[in-house]
Amino acid sequence: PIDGFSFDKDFFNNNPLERHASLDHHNPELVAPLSFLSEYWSTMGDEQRSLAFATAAATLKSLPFAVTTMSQIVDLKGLGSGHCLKVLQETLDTGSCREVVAKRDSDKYKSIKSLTGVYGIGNSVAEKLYTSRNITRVSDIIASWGCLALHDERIKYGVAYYGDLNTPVTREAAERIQGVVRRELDQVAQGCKLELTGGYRRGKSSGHDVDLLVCCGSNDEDGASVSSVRSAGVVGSGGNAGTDGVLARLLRRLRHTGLILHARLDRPPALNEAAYRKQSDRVSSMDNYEKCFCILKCPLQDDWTPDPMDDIQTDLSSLVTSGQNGDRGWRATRVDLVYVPQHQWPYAVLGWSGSKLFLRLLRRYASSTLGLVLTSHGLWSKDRGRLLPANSEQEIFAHLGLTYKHPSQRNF
Ligand code: TTP
Ligand code: MN
Ligand code: MN
Ligand code: MN
Repeated sequence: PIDGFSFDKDFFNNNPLERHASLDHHNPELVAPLSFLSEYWSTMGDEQRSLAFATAAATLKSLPFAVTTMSQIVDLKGLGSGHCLKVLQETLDTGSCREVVAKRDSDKYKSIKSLTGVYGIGNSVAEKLYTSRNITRVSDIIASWGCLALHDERIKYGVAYYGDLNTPVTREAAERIQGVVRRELDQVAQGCKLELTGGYRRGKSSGHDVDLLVCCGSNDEDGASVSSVRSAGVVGSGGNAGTDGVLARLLRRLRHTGLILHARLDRPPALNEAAYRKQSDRVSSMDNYEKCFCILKCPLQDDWTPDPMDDIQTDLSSLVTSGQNGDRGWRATRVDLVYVPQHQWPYAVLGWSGSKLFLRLLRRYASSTLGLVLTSHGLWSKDRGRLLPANSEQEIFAHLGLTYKHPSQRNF
């Protein structure tokens, strides 16, 4: 017992996936510096270090008591090397951590943070802009737009809607988006599922985007066929001939009703089951669903309807102007639309509900402890390649020999 709590340290250390990580926990002051360092390294492009700090943060989030002295945590698994312990010791002793303060105030971090806040700009582009072009802010990008040769079309929209896209999306707004997408989906096909996943499914009250999974039943396996997604005026890559699928028709309707500000189709190469397994040996969260990374107009009021006659601007300066118009009845919002065939649904819901760290640990556990391959498409045995079907998330946890974990406890 620690401070009156009964706490089974051996169980905690030996079963990291049986830990509960809820949004409300006992150690916000200690989690904050570790979460910051995770975010810092992710922003600066070192995913390994970011992961180590995220794992340490998750360990403290799942403790059933508030830590008051180092002796309570020195031998907990997940806190990594001495670095995290040093940060925690200093935070406990002084209430803050000099390394965190220095990193938070560093000019390079502040610049890279602003630049990667632009949709379409990742760490490597931000690093180049900062190092070789002396770009430190979004206004620098606008001022130098003509000579920066930023070819990714998303960046133009990321710059134009920078303010909106960096304002957290409330649950209310996410549900409003779900509502407008639902309305158009019902015009396209009958009885489809449209599930709000991502952080909202884990109980978060706000997020950076809206993750929506679409499923239209078993006889619609090629529902996302892409040929006419392109004719729907959606930017995409690749694409073979095929029939007119649900995602294509949905996107065309969203376009015609004037809800789409930008949409980028992600059409992965068609994979057979064997290829799914092979590529999924990576612990990465990327999957092979047909999906669309969109910027949609999120209504600010329930009774707002888009004007399909609204000019679609395409040059940066008119986009920036329209992007800063405050009283237009909508706000730009990032939406991920994913088309999922029925038999993969529970795996897709699990994968897209996150958190990223929870899924990463789950996949690693499946692979190294059970010799299974878990992806957002399914669960396979490595040797025989046998697929383990599931009709629910509960059945997936059962396949893995784990207690079912409610989404609200997956906030690792
Ligand atoms: P995010 O939307 O990035 O994260 P989030 O919803 O947890 O947090 P936020 O509030 O900031 O939006 O990703 C949601 C989940 O989707 C995450 O667990 C990873 C998963 N995902 C895939 O499975 N495949 C993909 O291709 C992508 C882009 C994400
Ligand atoms: Mn970015
Ligand atoms: Mn999300
Ligand atoms: Mn997302």
